Amino acid sequence: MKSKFIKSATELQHCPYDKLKEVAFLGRSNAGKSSLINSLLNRKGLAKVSGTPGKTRLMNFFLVNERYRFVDLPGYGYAAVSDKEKEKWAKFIEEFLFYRKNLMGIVLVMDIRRKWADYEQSLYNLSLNKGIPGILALTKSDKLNQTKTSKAVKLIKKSCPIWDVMPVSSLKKTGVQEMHKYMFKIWNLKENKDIELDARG
Ligand SMILES: Nc1nc2c(ncn2[C@@H]2O[C@H](COP(=O)(O)OP(=O)(O)OP(=O)(O)O)[C@@H](O)[C@H]2O)c(=O)[nH]1
Ligand SMILES: [Mg+2]
Repeated sequence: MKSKFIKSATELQHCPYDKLKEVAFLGRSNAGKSSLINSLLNRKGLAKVSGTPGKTRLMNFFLVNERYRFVDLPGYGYAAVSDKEKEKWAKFIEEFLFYRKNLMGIVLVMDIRRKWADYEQSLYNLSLNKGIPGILALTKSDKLNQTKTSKAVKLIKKSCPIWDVMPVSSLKKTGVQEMHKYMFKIWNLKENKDIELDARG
């Protein structure tokens, strides 16, 4: 598998302008979005990961197999960011989900030990309203044993019945390849001809 970093952007107008399909990764700060992208692409430091939440402050585009892109979006709720900046990013992510024509799917990323909350619910609603298929990746599953993992999956699945819920571990690399195969299939990432671009974006 081939992958490379393409560019960062802070505005919709600065996102790549072409017909490639995109899958966006979103979720709370520190949920494990960047780690998951690296695991899916089998790369170590492609997407920047850090012990300090708030590492991803820009939206980053990665080209995969020269056919589609993964988009690493900044995490929600990073405490050290001002309210004004948080608001700006929340609005931007909404805009991205709403207007980005290349967007074929979203991967909502959530720490398996956390509870489904308003933030997850609002992204879920937004995607359903917009008709963008999503999947929920429950990261850090290495932190729970198997019984607790299945329990967590079942419980969270009740909150997002339409999506597939997949436990993954970027640390142990469990569930990761299965998830990529699944993403490839549901979003038909082989094809790239059905996006119509009119206005920029
Ligand atoms: N144990 C374990 N730790 C993980 C896993 N995935 C990520 N982490 C750790 O969680 C922390 C945050 O990971 P990131 O991938 O940077 O999270 P992010 O969602 O991109 O965070 P922001 O960029 O702040 O939005 C890092 O310390 C990672 O090493 C996992 O599957 N298991
Ligand atoms: Mg990140």
